[in-house]
Amino acid sequence: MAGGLLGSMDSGWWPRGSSSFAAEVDGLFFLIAVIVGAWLLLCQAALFFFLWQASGRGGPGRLRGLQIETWSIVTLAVAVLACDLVVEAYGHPIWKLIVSAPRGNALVVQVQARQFVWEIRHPGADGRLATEDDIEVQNELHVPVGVPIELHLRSKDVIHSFFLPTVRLKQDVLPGVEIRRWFLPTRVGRFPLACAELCGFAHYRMGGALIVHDPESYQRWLAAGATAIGGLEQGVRR
Ligand SMILES: [Cu+2]
Repeated sequence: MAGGLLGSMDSGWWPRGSSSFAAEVDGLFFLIAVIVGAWLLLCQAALFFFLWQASGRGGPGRLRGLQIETWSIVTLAVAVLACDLVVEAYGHPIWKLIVSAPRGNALVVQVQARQFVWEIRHPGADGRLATEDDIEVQNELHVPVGVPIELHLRSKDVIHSFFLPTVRLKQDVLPGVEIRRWFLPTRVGRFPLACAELCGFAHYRMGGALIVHDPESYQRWLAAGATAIGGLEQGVRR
């Protein structure tokens, strides 16, 4: 429900989700915000209560001789632990889902980060990577809607972080390791792609786009390669 509530929002602060697991991630975010918010209110209430008492307006000398009782510390510690466990119990299946292998036949796309560009190699019409018809584009990830996408993430130089806000996917990209993540795009459109790790002086330039096509436009994109389609002028085919 919470995920649905946040999922229905669409603003710069909270862009609407565009993947199969976005609602779950939103639900977890909402749960953490509620728990942390409740603790914030509780702590502030305690702070103002003690200030009021210490000021003497709550009765003179009420704080004199006040001792911290063991039971209050233990109760607080147990309450904090219980909140942690609730977040863990709610979040663990979502984490497992995101780091698991994709379900069904996924389209594999290779994403290579380097200062300060995303080099994205898409499979061509044959649907397979590392063949003649691969399409390599800078800073644009093109996918068909409703098809699971498996990303093979690498870095040529430093640590970057591959971030698709509407997909609710953020993954550090490390030199020397290939990390695999997946998502299922559920909405057609153009969505932001960013580097979420300060990776050098031109880090700000590592922005791009996730372009989710409907089946016909995806076929057109495949047929034309990256450069020929209107609106994709940033695309560079190699
Ligand atoms: Cu970067």
